[in-house]
Amino acid sequence: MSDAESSDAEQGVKLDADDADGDTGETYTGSREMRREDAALLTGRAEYTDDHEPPGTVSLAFVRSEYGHADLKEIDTSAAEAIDGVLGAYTWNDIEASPSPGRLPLSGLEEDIPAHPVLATDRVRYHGQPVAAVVAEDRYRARDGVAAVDIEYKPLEAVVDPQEAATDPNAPQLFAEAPDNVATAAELGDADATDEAFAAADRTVEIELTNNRLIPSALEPRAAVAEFDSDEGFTVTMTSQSPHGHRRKLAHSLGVREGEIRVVSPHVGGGFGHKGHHHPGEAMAAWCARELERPVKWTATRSENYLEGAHGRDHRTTATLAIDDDGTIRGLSAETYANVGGYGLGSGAAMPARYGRLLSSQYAINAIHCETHTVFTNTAPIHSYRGAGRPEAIYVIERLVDVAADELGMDPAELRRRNLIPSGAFPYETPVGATYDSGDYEPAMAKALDAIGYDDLRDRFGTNWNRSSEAIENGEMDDGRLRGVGIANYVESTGGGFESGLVRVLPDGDVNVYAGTHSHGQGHETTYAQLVADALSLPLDRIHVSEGDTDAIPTGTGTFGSRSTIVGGNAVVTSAETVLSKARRIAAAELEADPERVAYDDGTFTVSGTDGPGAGESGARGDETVSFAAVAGTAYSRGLPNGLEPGLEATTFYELDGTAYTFGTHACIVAVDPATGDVELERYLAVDDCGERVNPTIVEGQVHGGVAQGIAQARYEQVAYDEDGTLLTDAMDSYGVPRAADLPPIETDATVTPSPLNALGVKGIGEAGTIAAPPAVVNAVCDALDVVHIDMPLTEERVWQAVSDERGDVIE
Ligand code: MCN
Repeated sequence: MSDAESSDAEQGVKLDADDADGDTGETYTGSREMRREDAALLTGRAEYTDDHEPPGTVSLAFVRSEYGHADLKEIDTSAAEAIDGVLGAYTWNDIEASPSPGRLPLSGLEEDIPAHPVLATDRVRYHGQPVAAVVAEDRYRARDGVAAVDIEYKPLEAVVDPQEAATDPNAPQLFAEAPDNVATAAELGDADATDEAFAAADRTVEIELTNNRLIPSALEPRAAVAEFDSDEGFTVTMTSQSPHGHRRKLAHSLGVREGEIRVVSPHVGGGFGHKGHHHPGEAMAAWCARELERPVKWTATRSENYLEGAHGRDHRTTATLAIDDDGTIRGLSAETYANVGGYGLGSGAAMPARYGRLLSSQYAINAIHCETHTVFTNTAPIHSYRGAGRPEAIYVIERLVDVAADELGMDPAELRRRNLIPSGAFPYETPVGATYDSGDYEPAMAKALDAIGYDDLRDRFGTNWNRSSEAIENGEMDDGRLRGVGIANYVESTGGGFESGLVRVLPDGDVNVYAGTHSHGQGHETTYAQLVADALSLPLDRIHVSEGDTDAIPTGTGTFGSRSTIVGGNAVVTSAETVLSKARRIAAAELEADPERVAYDDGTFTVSGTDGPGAGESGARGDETVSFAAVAGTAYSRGLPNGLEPGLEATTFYELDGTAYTFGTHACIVAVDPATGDVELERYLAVDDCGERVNPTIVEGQVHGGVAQGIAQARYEQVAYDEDGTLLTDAMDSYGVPRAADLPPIETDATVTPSPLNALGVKGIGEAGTIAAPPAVVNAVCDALDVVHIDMPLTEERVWQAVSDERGDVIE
């Protein structure tokens, strides 16, 4: 810990002007408060969905498709129903006969494309799709019931690769309503302008790459406990990142009104995007609870989570950069086939739009054209996974820039620097429809390069843009390994949609804060408390934050897209300000003074021009201060002055006018063993700029987590389906989730460029690491090996193959 860090590590103490990071003023905002939520989490006191066990709870389990693509000829549930303790075994026929539509809501797709049914209708479209549901007194008999369901399938030819599905005329057609299996097609940017830029440029460089398919591996698998009462409706306790979103989607699937559903999301052990989406399991739990009038619990096994929980990424892209010999980038064109899996899961199909919008990254590129095709395949549905379109875009441009630098014989850092959007150009509009609110890219990049010792590394390792074999030899250190350095610049769009924040002051002056977001590892309980404590000038321990209950706050959006701080944070702060303004009017009446003359600080209202009781002339009565707590008490007493209504609370629905763009530069050093293909990350360094930081420690934690997942994508993780659509990586022993020992120490630093779009000056940070790390790592390994490109993940085998092949080859 640095000196600055240790001095502000004292908890519950406001940050002093000299404490840290150049912040001024006494605020909790900006201080390194320890996360309040951790005591319960670390001591095992935190309650998760699976811990919820209302009396009479029964267990739900699914029969899942063994095939990637097959017709369902017959389903026989009689043997399952005969098992002692089995309460029901259901198929699509039962759903169809019920009042529920039984499909997940569809958005971003053509309305005539069938939406995902909660149980398969007459055809299964991915391995693991739920076909039948069995409810029993306990989970063991539910499993016995699952094993007893007899299904006759007629296997069909499958397709798992999105490009093949869209372009091979012989590929099976999955929906009659989606010719060539294309779910959506979108174009961004100006094709003619891009053609002109290409014609004028000195040269073009092209790359074909795959953004590997990933599975979110939250520690807690998805789970739901659904209760039904004919008077009260449904209460669904579930692993949700977006309780209000799930209330709406459950209402859709069940065919009931939103008011009939309460969603409660207790502690959630990570989400990374997939717990924001609506899946069959949770909807079926609610359906069964109504059917049986018993509380129904479903907790996914790890394999079920892998089979059916929304996967991420899976793009095939061909991208070309038009560039002049002096390194000026003139244009970029990209064509991408993005997998959406067997069914489009809501906005999963819209993800490529977010992808295309970020292709300009930090660079002033005058002409960009991007075509995306989202494509149905016989694989699990794809939706947003931490980063959600942003890592895919930044990977394309950051790889292209390195390839171009290599081709031009130019330092890749210098090539980047030459094309950065200048700091005076903000707000900056890109040719693909993004308007960057603020940015100052050069200092962040310089900080990262300085910290990693870039110039020195280039001297030591040689350069790969014109590196001779002797230079490569020079790059070998004493241990015979090849060293390389990789950098990646990025932007991250943050803050979409509205968010609600309710601040309720209790009669004793304690403050309850509710938000429509949902923390599942991000630390909102701490950071929202910091913000509200400052807005109300109260001690931190008077502020209590809750999220996750749709009955506590009328509506909200949820936590995804690194939006909570910027929209949720501003919502709770705006509510706190409204509350304070009312409190001031009550205080003014108490003090018999004009509200304009009532000052407030540190929990005390004072008539301005006085220093406290009895001092000076104020036109007020003798007692010239009143505490916030006393005002809170008055707010709930009879006969408030000046026609004020009783109570002291406010709700704000906050929406940002625009999008805030976080940015930064990550850099890393790798050592590659040419004999084995083993890659060691010797250093990894992140410089991120998310505007003002509410809690730098939490921000760094977010960067650490994101970088870990980004490195995992670059080096280890790859979802594999065989050609029949069978998921081969259906457990952690076959899917390469890294362990702590597989990751390097992650060094962090920051620059601070406030967003002008919101009063707090904040931007989001939750996904930055997943965006920057993959290109930083791949760039470093390609630098070490002097190859043009290796597709992720950089397994030992692929790297070894690249070493063995002629250097400069593209590895398929
Ligand atoms: N923060 C801050 N100052 C800023 C920005 C953020 O102090 N300028 C703090 C926030 O107050 C918050 C945290 O950093 O405590 C993250 O804030 P933000 O960037 O607003 O992101 P969200 O809270 O909206 O979180 C969403 C983001 C996403 S999209 C995924 S996916 C994700 C993630 O955060 N999944 C996570 N981080 C995760 N962390 C954990 N542990 N588990 C997950 O599943």
